[in-house]
Amino acid sequence: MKKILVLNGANLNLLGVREKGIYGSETYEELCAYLGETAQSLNLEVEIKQSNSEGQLVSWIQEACGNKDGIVINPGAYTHYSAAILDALKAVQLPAIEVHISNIHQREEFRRHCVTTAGCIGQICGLGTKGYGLALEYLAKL
Ligand code: CA2
Repeated sequence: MKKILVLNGANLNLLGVREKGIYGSETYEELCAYLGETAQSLNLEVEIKQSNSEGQLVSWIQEACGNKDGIVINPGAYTHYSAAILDALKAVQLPAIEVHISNIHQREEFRRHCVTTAGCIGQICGLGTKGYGLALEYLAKL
């Protein structure tokens, strides 16, 4: 069974609580439940983690090396400037897919620039939390 690490970065624990117009009404707990069900249907083992700290995310990416078969990551706002997360993704050489719930290209200009995406196979954005499920599906078939 493939082991996938799902990482969520800054403020994603607030899902469903505020900014529902942008991120939808699904809570973080509901997202985790959806990921668990999707993983089961794809015969994947998932570990889901969230942190508001950039360093913690870097450490979890490092720990995935040798222990996981792939990463799904939504770095939150770190996407737009974290060279540290980019370096970690490149260093572990695991297939990683970046997910954004909102369509970052329809928002403020600064969200169009993504630093961490260069460490990923690809990026899914604007498809709501379904993007996480699609990323899992892709990694399952890889
Ligand atoms: O669309 C996404 O998934 C983002 O990664 C979400 C980040 C944002 O900085 C990125 O540009 C795009 C922000 C996550 C904050 O989530 C909140 C959820 C509810 C209330 C407040 C923030």
